[in-house]
Amino acid sequence: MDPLKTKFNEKATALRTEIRAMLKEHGNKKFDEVTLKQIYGGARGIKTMIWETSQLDPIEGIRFRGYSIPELREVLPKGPDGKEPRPEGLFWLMLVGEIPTEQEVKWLTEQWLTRSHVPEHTFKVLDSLPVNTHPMTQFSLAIASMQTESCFARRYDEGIDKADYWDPTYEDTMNLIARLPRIAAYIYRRTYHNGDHISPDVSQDWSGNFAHMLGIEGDDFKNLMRLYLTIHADHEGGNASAHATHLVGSTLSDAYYSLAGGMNALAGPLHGLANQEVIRWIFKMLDALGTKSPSKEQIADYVNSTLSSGQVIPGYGHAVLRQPDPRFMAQKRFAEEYIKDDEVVKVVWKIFDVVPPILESLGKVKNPWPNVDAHSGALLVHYGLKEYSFYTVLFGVSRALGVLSALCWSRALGFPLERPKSVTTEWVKSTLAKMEQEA
Ligand code: CMX
Repeated sequence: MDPLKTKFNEKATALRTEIRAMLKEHGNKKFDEVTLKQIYGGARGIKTMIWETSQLDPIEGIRFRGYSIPELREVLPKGPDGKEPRPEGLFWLMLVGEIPTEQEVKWLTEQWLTRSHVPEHTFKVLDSLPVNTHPMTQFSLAIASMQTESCFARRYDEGIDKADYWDPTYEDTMNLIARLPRIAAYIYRRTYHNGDHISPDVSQDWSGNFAHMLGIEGDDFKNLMRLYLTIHADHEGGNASAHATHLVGSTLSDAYYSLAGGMNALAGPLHGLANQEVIRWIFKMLDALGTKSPSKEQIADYVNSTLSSGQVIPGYGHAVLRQPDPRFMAQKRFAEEYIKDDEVVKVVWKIFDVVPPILESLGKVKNPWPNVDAHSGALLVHYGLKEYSFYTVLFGVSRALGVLSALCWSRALGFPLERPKSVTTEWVKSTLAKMEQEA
């Protein structure tokens, strides 16, 4: 057994025992009450799921196994120039709850290289699609097409003991994550660079090799990829891509089906697709205003015209957060350090000054602050990754780290089929009438 798998099994066995004892003693204790507003309002805030890998606080933002993003930057092993954290380290942390050593992260990088072979038919599936197929459609289909390789599906057919479900799920997770950069880069090169593909560079870390296969060289872009792939990895369990992966996985669909489900959720404009929408909206604004450095007054007018045409301001607002997203702030810190004179970056910072008071003045937006998607486009454009319909694929490569490590936990802890209760409006009305009679 590999060292990560051994460690995971030890931790999972201990937690499983603890949870069983806890449920035996406290299983009937009440943790929450649900209001009618929550039932109609997208289940905001209702606690319905266990997600071990990260937790989101409305004010503080995300913590991965207790570590904030600035803390992760301090404690995780970094890329070769010692500047940005390696997402391999975050995956290790999410899976087993420990900060890995340099040696352990090196081992993981090598493991993923060893496992990175993409089956030939996946490239054929991609090549059969019209070249203008949205990159997220290509990404989701490529992931689903690799289901032929699922260790879980094979072992299930053979009659696996349910106590062992976690084992092939771990194998599927490792294989899938190992292959995603190759698939994403293949989609990028076929869609925007005439299918002029670039072979992997096995001397590099997971992010460095990904940057290389995209065709964007330079240490700073590799550092951006390390940071980007770290901060987008997980955002607790209730966000749509995580929850979709979890829901599909709860039927014992394997990691391939589950991740494809999660990616289909990420492809919506209220979720991951917002990163392409942000830069598109910024470029449309610059076009409409006829300048590359608009004043704050000009931006405010454009924001108001977007709102009055019934559209949202992409990159702003959040279902849980009530402060500027630490993932936005981490990207701002990167821009300040590496590219503070970039024109688009300066526009993003001006928007950050202008949008929150306008959204606040509407009186209905619960969080007027920027989210993760408000900054990423400006950074990517700077380094030459200008094709914004590809951006959500980058988000997806990163998000796989969180949702798949969480899937390993769901299998190890024996979580059941997810099946919440729905009701009809007729039921709501008759229940309200009964409540009134009893009052
Ligand atoms: N611009 C304009 N209006 C907004 C808004 C924004 N950025 N954010 C919220 N609102 C509006 C909502 O549309 C809603 O209006 P109605 O009552 O007329 O329907 C009202 O404010 C209340 O919404 P909320 O409770 O504050 O926000 P939700 O939890 O319902 O939605 C989110 C959260 C992210 C979907 C929403 O803020 C939004 O649409 N933002 C823009 C899209 C975006 O950036 N998504 C990316 C989120 C991060 C990610 O997942 O990647």
